[in-house]
Amino acid sequence: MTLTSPFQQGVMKFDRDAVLRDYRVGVRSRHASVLGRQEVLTGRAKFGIFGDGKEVAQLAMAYAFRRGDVRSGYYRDQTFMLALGLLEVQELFAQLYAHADLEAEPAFGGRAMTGHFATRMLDPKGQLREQTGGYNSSADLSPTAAQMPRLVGLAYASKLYREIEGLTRDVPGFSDLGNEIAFGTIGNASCAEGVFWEAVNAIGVLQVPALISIWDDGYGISVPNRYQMTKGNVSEVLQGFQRRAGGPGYDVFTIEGWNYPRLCETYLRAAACCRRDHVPVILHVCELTQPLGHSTSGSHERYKSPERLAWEREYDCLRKMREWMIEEGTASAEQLDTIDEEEKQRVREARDRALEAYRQPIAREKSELVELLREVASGAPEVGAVADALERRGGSLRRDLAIAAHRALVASRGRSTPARERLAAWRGELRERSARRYGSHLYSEGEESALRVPRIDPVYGSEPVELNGFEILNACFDAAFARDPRLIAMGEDVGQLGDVNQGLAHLQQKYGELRVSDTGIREATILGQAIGLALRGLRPIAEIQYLDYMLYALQIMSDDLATLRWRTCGGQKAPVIIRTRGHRLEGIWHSGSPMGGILHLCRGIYVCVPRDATRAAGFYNTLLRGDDAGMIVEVLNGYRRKEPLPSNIDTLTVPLGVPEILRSGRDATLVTYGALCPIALEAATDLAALGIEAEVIDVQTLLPFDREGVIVESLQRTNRVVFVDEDVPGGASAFMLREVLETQDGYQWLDAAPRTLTAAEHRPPYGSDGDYFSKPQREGIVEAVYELMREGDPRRFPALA
Ligand SMILES: Cc1ncc(C[n+]2csc(CCOP(=O)(O)OP(=O)(O)O)c2C)c(N)n1
Ligand SMILES: [Mg+2]
Repeated sequence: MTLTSPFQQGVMKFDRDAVLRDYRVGVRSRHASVLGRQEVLTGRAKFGIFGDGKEVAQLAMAYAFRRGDVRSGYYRDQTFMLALGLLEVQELFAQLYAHADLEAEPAFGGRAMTGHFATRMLDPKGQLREQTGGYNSSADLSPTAAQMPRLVGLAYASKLYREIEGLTRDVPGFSDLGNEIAFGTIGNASCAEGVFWEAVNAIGVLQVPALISIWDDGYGISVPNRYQMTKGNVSEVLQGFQRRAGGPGYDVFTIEGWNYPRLCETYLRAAACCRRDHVPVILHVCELTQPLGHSTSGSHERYKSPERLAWEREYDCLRKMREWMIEEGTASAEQLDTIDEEEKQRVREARDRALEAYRQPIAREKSELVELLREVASGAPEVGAVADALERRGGSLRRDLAIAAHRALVASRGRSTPARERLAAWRGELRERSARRYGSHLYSEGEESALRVPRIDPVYGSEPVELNGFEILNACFDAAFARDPRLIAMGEDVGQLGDVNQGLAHLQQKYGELRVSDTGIREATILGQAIGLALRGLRPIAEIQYLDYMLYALQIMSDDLATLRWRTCGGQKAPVIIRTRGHRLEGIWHSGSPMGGILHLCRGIYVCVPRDATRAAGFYNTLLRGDDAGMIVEVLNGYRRKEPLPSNIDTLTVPLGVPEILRSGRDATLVTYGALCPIALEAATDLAALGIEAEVIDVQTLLPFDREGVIVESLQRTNRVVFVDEDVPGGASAFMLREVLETQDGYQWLDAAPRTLTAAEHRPPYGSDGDYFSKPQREGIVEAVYELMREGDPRRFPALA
């Protein structure tokens, strides 16, 4: 979709057909909003949020959007998606009904709320498709401004593809020498979020081709701009980002959202410069309206004045566009009325098709079930009532089928008929299909799954050289950069310094400033930068300097990265590696181990907790061979510990979810990880002196957790277990306890109550004593295991205190 020769002698010329087509799409989008809202108000859908009032600006944005470009936006963008053919009206309705089928709702397979948009970036095997030939959209999310961090990376990828020699050749299909723009969209009120400013600043520092549109309708739900922004005006505040005389910065524009010709012109001009010179752009599109209010959950009459509402009617962008078209002689009022009628009808038909497609398979399953229930009822009459109730119920969901099947099974319990067995099997299949329908793709399920990477143990020559931990990592990274042109590492002090512990030392000098680079102190957008790069075909390592500072990135990690593959039902992936270091330094913000928080907020990301640098290297190699997102927490006090350098540092792998038994013993199992491994081993030595043989197990990865049941096997021998961990009580230790006792059925082998030995509830104060009295220590482990043994044989193990 292009405007024919948009500029002639500096003045934009509009092609009549293109304008009419645009108007048609705008009107179609509006009717979809109106009818969509009705579907909610009449109870056929649960919730609706639409793009009404923002149509015209999005038509203009679509003009500027080229093949290979990528969008990172939010729930108002339906017109843009419709304009580029990335969304059909029928699909919009399928999403409204939560139609859980990729055929009907290809963006999220029915998993996301209405108004969330995405293109399918992966093929059915889970491999990234080429992007240069199509229009691309990263997958929307609901937290306001959460689309901004990854915008940094989507735009940054263009810079890398342009400036790293040979990259477009080595990694084909993602870029035409960096000529792609990353288009961001965001609401005015969402600009009050911290990550908005962090992302805007990062993009400005990096000077990358992002074109950010701010859709300003004056409100964030009911709260007007004066409560959102200093001076009540985001572009005024943004003026400091405006570049001057060829210097760095943005081009910042303010433009009315109802002015079609000016919007088209501004978008085309701004995009041309952004694309060519990589000048980032902010387009503050103001004077937008909300004809239907914010969403279906309330009405804006409650908080907007009659004057404001009257203004909104007058400045409705489609009305203004129509006036302009009539004034310009593009079309008559009658012609535009005809378009309006045609589109209204077309949207109704699309709605009907979407509804029918959604209902039909459920109706088929329902009649199957009713028939089965009737058969069961012949031997168990109570089931007849369940069948009647289900049959009478209109607009059934699969939930209703599951409930009816459950009730029938309960009512007919104790009887064993072939019909009842068929019912039980039918219910089992429904559960299985539903688990897949709603639960698939949390992790990679394809050939590239990190779980499929074969184990390659370290190999040592006859006299291996002993190196510091950081030097082992350095050798691993050096090999990885040489091997894989897609590999990019970035973070605070990562570039010139080679990270604060020198794991990346000298690699910037060797591989260039763009492959090993310094960033500002901005954890959320370091992660977002990596997500964007991964979406565009690269393999980023995002370094978060310390585990404690991960919290700044945790929201993006949880909401975007961890859910990406799952929420798109296998449509997108971002195999980012998050590199960080933690445990056992000293102080409130340098020794934390918030593993429970990470585990619970980030299902969808593998969490590796290597005890030394060799294991860490193995995890990097594993994750780089797979296509899952993963986090590796290196051990802070391990960088200066000596380890023998394996001769296969470039290829060795550590499999995910396979614990290692570090010391065998028959009396009690000590389960731990990371920096606590050597401490647990010391405790085991002390225990041996007391006549107790402890088995020490390093879990190696918390997600996935012990896929082979190594720990439960140990319990079968020892019948006692202690989980040791530096997290708070009930954190990662409780997670491990549940995995072993419940998932692995470990409880049945226990002769004594299971124990967790953790850090205190507060954070570790600074200083060695603060650490000693707040974290698990060698002596504490010895006493905990001793007490377990004493429970069984107090005479052999007299009280220690
Ligand atoms: C982090 C977060 N806080 C609150 C919300 C609830 N919420 C949804 S939309 C919205 C208002 C957004 O306003 P604006 O950015 O102006 O976008 P608009 O809907 O007006 O286009 C709020 C507060 C949310 N989705 N995410
Ligand atoms: Mg708003």
